[in-house]
Amino acid sequence: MQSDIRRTLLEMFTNSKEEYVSGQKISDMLGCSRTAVWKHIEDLRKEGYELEAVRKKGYRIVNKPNKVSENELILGLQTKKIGQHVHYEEVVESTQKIAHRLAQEGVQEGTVVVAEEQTSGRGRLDRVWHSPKGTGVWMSIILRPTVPPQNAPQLTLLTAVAVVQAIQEVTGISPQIKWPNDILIEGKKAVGILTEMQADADRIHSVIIGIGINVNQQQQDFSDAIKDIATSLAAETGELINRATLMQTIFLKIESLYEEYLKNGFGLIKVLWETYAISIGKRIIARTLRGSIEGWAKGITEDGVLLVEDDLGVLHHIHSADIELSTRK
Ligand code: BT5
Repeated sequence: MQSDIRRTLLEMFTNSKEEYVSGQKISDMLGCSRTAVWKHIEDLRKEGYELEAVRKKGYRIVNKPNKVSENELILGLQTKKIGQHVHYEEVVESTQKIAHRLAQEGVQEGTVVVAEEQTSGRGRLDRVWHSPKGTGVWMSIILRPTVPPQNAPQLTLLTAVAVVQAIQEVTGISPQIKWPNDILIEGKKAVGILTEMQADADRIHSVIIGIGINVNQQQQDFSDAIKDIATSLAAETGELINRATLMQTIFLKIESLYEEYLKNGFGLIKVLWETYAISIGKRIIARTLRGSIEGWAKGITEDGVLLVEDDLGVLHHIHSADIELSTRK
């Protein structure tokens, strides 16, 4: 089905809420025959929409598919750019991989790649990101910021702030951020963010922000490898969360912080990030590829680099690491 026809139809059904929409009205709106209307309705059914048809009254939607497809994401979307173009797949290896290809092909800024399931979802340093079917948000957003490549890590922190705010708004939960890219609820990981870029030495072509959110898994759904460290929004709230609504809220939050960032720099985002950060002011261990550093997390720099002061008073600039809270005082 053509996407503009699908969109018009879904808008009609959404606007009429519980009421039936007559076949005649649909054929007038779409400018097509009643037989063509019937075919479009069948196409929607194939996409998982449950439509009730009543003689002399018309059609209405009684159930939508539990999907994060373009249809679900576009209806009611309030952004100007982010999420206005969606590349949706049922199963992919990794949404990052597709987003890299699309970015190279020159797609518009704000394009989002989303999948129901990833078979090779990945974290930093090629670690595995568990992405089972239909329960989470597995997506990559393509941005083209006009900032120097060394500032790209700021976008990870910007995204973390946006996701925290969106989770707060949609679920009422207040998550915390563990530098640089984990979002935790009650100490367990619910979200991971992976920022990658395509750039020359002095210019960013695109930044690809991968966001993985455990949404509707129950605690027993997590595999042994992560069951002690992971949680989901549903496990924490006891309620199933509408993934499309959550994604639309994230798009809106990212867009407004991104506009602020391009206009006024990182200042406000840094302040917001620090208010949500779990580890600042605490004693931590930072495990880097070159070894571990233990000390007090002092804050982050304007570039999003973590500052850790060790017991000799030496201040370390940590660009990349896994951190954990230290039990030593
Ligand atoms: C991250 O890496 O946390 C970044 C994850 C980014 C995933 C998104 S999903 C959409 C896009 N497409 C992709 O292929 N990736 C992005 P890191 O900080 O390296 O954390 C990885 C570690 O988190 C693993 O080694 C596990 O310990 C843990 N982990 C894996 N899957 C998890 C899950 N679903 N929930 C919680 N923890 C998980």
